[in-house]
Amino acid sequence: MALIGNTEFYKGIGEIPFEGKESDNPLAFKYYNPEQVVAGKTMRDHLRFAVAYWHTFCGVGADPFGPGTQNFPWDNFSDPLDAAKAKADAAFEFITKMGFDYFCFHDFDLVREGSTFSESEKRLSSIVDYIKEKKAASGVKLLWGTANCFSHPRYMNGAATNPDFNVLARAGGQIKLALDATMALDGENYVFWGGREGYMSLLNTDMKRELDHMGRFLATARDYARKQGFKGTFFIEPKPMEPMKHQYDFDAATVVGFLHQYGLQDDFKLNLEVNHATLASHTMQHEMEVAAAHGMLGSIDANRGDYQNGWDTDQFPNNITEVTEAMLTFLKAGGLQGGGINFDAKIRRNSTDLDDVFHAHIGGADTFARALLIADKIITSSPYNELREKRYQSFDSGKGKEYELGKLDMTDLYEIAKSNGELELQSGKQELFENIVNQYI
Ligand code: XUL
Ligand code: CO
Repeated sequence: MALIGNTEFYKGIGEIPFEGKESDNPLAFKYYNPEQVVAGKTMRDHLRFAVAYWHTFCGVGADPFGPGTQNFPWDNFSDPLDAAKAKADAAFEFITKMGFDYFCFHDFDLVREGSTFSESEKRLSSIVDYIKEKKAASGVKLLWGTANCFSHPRYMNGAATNPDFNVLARAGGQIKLALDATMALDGENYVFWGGREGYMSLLNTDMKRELDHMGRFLATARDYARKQGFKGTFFIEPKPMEPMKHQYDFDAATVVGFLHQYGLQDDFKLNLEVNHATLASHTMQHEMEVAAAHGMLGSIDANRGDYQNGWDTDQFPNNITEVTEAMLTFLKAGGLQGGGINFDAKIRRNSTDLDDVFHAHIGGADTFARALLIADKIITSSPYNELREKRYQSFDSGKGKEYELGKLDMTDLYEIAKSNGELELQSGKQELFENIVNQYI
């Protein structure tokens, strides 16, 4: 296939430059200036943007009411390996033009699944060899790999939590290959999103047994990868529902508890996704605070949902207030542990021009870059930190300090309560905090 390796897919669009917020060029960054230093690090190193292979090069926009609307030229190759190579060419062209450093994939985003396990294994190993070359030529790196153990009908009752052991073993075989592919491509992390690890009905489900199976499965995967020399972090990506009615990795707090229960806390951290947070009735900032409080703020899947219909719409981020609040937590936590910001987001079904996917990623990157700048300003130049600390100042000395040090018992608290009498109200000053954020935006 002469076309492979030589075709320009995104014709007429060059590398996206940084031009600053005064620029009218829609194909330029207004805030994301990769080499600009903020809070002691370049934006590039803080944000570590990644492109999601599945949405950007595989997702054609099909919905329950109609077929896809994207005509990807690489889908026109009948030979699966030719199609996969052309797709990789397009992917590396796009990522390079965006000036991003990373991509993320599921095994069968890279190449169509074969009709047998062995056929899939062969296809994967061929495309991994091809992508190795693309990586070396472009300098683009792999933020994380994962396996799609949720689309094929065999996984309709789950993968690691399937009541049929043979399905669990099949998932194990598939994930071994996905781990091998991730390691062969020097992947920095590996993600487990429990797509169908959960239940539709408790009537037919032994929850405790399924949770035990999932804990053992993750430990087995970890042990295999560590034995092969994998040094990266494993991430669990929480999501409360969809496709299952209830998913076991419901939210950050649930996953932290699970990881400790099954002895996985030293190897696993969290990959938090904005739209999954909102599905769980949380904000992204809440999920990040929970993860950070446990030293598990690993990585971010950036997108946004729709507050009117509540679906997992995976839109590109553009809500500056919400992302700023998340970046306050990000900076306070000292950034991400091993991960990056992966645009797990898709353009709308009716966004069908070649440049739409560029506008989408430019907007997402600018939103995060702008939020990072604002959050840094709020922390370094506004009364924000001081006001927060002031709320807790009664714990900085005296009895409050003794309490924090574990020196007071219930009778001590009783004596203090009795001698204090009724207390003066202390305002939470929420509106003032909100105004400070608004002022710095
Ligand atoms: C699904 C989702 C996945 C994971 C990877 O909602 O977010 O794409 O990020 O399997
Ligand atoms: Co995701």
